[in-house]
Amino acid sequence: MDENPVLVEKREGYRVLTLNRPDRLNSFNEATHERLMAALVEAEADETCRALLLTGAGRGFCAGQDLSNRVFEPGVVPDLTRTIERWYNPLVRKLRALPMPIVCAVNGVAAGAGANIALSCDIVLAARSAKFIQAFAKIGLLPDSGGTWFLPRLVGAARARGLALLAEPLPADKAEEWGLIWKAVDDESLIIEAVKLVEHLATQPTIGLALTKRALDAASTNTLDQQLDLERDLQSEAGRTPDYAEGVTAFFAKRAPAFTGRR
Ligand code: T3D
Repeated sequence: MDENPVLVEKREGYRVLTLNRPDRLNSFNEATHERLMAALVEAEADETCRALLLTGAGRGFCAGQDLSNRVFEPGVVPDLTRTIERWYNPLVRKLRALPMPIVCAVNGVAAGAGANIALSCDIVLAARSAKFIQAFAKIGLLPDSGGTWFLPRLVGAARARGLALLAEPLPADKAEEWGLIWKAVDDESLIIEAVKLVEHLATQPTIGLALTKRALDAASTNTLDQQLDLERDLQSEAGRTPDYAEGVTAFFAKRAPAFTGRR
């Protein structure tokens, strides 16, 4: 058993979560899932935590499911419903719904569910040497952890099909060019850039950003009419935050706003 499959570092205004099973390319076993979910729940409960940075230890970001846990015996049919229902789906739902921005720093290969967990985060930066691989087709599975939802929305139908059916590695630069991620940066700058970004986000109007996440996610299935109504309702909520008052006051005072992220 790994001592600590997810490291949590508390910093001023944000937390850094590091997947920490580098000898298995940070692939997910149950302990990793348990620890990561606990870290997300704890971050949400801490009102001083206003942003997250997710990354991986060692040379990879995450190789998806730990396949060494999948031992096949003759006559035994594996049931993947449980892992997906118990672990992956709640994780993706939590990352999307977390009321604060999540920056993912993809430090190396992101494969299988590892790629799609990165894509579930709000802003994805990747080291130029990193690759995104929808590895599922190589082992007879289909993209999960939201892969079949994220891919066509991010890169379009043709590229989504190519990535999912061919399972070819997509280098970070091309992932940026295709709109799969926010930016590819030089390997040595990855953590510096990711920290800059998360430090900035941690000082921003957290509730407004959380509502923005909600609106963008809902837009994928809403009609324009439904989305306009939702924007009205969420804007009304944002308009009641002290950060809105502060933003407008700071604008007219020609000074930088001091957002608190509080209700
Ligand atoms: O099962 C369910 O519950 C359903 C849910 C599924 C979700 C999924 O994520 S399915 C997809 C699972 N992931 C994969 O299929 C990816 C498997 N890994 C790879 O294809 C390659 O390792 C990579 C392309 C990611 C990286 O290649 P490379 O050449 O840089 O590294 P490597 O030598 O293959 O791996 C380094 C070590 O990590 C190696 O161990 P060793 O030989 O040094 O002792 C390798 O076995 C281990 N490793 C890599 N990926 C996994 C893994 N060990 C367990 N599980 C892995 N997924």
